Amino acid sequence: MIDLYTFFRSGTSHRLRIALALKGLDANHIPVDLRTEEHSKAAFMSIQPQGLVPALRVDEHVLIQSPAIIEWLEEAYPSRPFLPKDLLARQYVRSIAAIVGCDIHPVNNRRVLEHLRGHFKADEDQILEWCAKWIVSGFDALEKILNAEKNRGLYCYGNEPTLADIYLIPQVESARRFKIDMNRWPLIQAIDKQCMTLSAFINAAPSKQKDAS
Ligand SMILES: N[C@@H](CCC(=O)N[C@@H](CS)C(=O)NCC(=O)O)C(=O)O
Repeated sequence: MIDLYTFFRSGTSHRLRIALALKGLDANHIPVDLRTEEHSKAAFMSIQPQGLVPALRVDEHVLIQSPAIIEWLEEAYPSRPFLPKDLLARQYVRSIAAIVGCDIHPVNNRRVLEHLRGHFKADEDQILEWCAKWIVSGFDALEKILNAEKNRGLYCYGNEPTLADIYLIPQVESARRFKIDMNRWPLIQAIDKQCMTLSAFINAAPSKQKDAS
């Protein structure tokens, strides 16, 4: 039995929902509402001491940190791999995941934005400007990297989704939420469109979640 602690609009929960679906695994979704600070309350903090979603309960084990959970999924369920075989191709795929997971998502996380609002008195226009700054610079680089990749196919690498797409698509969703015009990045848009033909990506979308509102 797998329980997924998730919030519909969380990019890290979104990437884990895609990863679980691509591995063909069903999880019981337990929503944790970030809007009502449910993640900072004792019940969830006893599950994830950082107070961050997602978390995965597998039998009596609690797994935290989406990159580490996705690596565990890859190792525990090696069929339908997230990484290509070639070592340099694996490095390329991981580098795209890292641009999103290490360089774009963390600086636009809710707790960072709340600190900008509360401590530095940023207004909503400034918050959007902040988010756009990191998403635009990250996506500009990604578009160049995708453009230069000779093995790019329908997806970031080849013709099957990889770890790179698992990270990229939630970040595209978040860019749209921050009102960023995606027309600047035709390759990223095409990959997003392609991913959204697959049920694993369609069903993982924020709007499809039972806690979406
Ligand atoms: N590195 C963590 C980051 C998790 C994370 O930042 N989760 C966000 C939602 S996408 C969260 O719970 N934020 C709560 C907050 O910022 O207050 C992971 O990948 O699991």
